[in-house]
Amino acid sequence: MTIMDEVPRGRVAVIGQGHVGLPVALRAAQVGYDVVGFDADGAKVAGLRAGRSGIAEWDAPLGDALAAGRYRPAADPREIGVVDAAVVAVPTPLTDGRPDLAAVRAAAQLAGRCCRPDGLAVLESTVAPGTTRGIFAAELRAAARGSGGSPPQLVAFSPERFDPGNLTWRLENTPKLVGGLDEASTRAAAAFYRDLCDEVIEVASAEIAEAAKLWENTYRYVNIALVNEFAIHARALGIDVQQVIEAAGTKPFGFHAFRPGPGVGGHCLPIDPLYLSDAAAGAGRRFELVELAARINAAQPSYIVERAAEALSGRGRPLDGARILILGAAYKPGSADLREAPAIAIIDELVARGAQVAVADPHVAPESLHRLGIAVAPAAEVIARSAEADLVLLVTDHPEFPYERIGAVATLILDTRAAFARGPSVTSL
Ligand code: SAJ
Repeated sequence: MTIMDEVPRGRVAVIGQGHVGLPVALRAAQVGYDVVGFDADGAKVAGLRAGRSGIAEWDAPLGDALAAGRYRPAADPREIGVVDAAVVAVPTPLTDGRPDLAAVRAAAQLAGRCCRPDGLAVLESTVAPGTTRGIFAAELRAAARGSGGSPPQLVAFSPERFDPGNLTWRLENTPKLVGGLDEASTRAAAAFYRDLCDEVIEVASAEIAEAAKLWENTYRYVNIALVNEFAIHARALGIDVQQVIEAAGTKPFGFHAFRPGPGVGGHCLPIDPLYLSDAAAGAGRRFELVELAARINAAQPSYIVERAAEALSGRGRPLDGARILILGAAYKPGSADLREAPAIAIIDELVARGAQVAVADPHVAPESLHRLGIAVAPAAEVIARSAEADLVLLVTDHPEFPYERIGAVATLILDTRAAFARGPSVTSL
């Protein structure tokens, strides 16, 4: 028996209330836990207290949890009190190309101070194998002892599998991996997550769970680089890569269709594989395929700019001074997230080469683009702008774009997502 068995609905602190921590906090509140959702961002906490989650699909559960009195947003560590379990879900970015664990360290110190000695501390942030047992547990111990207490004896890792905007796969119905520093920790973490998720999978250790998360996304990242390079060679051979992918996709086993695109953006894919290659480097080894994939994917935005210049040149138009309408800036369809979005690199390079660029994106707030010095084409003007543009460049295939109407008026389209019907004005990767 562990505390999570004895206290079926205890007090839980979820440290970090972003797109990973907030769903965990609200789901825990929904199933009856008494939850404190801590975030260092006071403005975010004020918004949460006012029922504004920042993510549309979470506003209703947030309102319910606040009304039920089971969820309390907090920005002051003193408001956390003593909890039976602490879940850490804070960003683990790259800083100067290296893993940055500053937020994890700060959150672990908070967890070490607020979690009962017989309590459970879980790390959800994406980290290199060994981080939970190493840095995370060390910060828990140092903080607990620094405040005259003892650290939580149960420590585990459970990777987030949150897909932004995916309304099919949510926290409760996505299989949840848990791996502890020891058997009791794995069992306690599994007991907690079985209250939140339909399926919980116990793995042998925290390291297995940490590595599984990195592997899930490294697999995608390398295969996206592979198809991006394949598309370049297929074009040189005069072969339509989309038809090749469709044909290969008819194989009912052993093949997953990745698609060429303008590059790899988001908060996961451009980051997670480099945590793996950095861990390999720490062991004195080079993860060459990840390094090569990073080079290929990072070069994709420049390749798109070259293809734009080539398409315009084919119409006797130089890139310098060309009017280009970019469709989609967010890193993937249906998202408003600009993090690592390839569109930003593409726009910067087009503008640097003298093009007049405007961006239409129904999901990204205009001020987010204005802040980057990017001109915005309002949705109502997309058709007219498409007609007058020298080139329409589709970067992110949001479902809201009127593809047929744009295709009917645009004189030249570079379609990086195979979203437009083929035609004399459309060129693709
Ligand atoms: N991309 C391609 N070609 C592809 C697939 C993706 O160019 O065939 C590009 C996208 O345009 C985007 C980037 O790669 O710029 C990342 O795309 P993604 O579909 O992997 O989206 P992410 O980064 O949101 O990945 C998340 C991940 N979820 C978590 O880490 C919890 C990933 O594991 C999921 O598989 C993915 O969502 C998903 O399936 O949607």
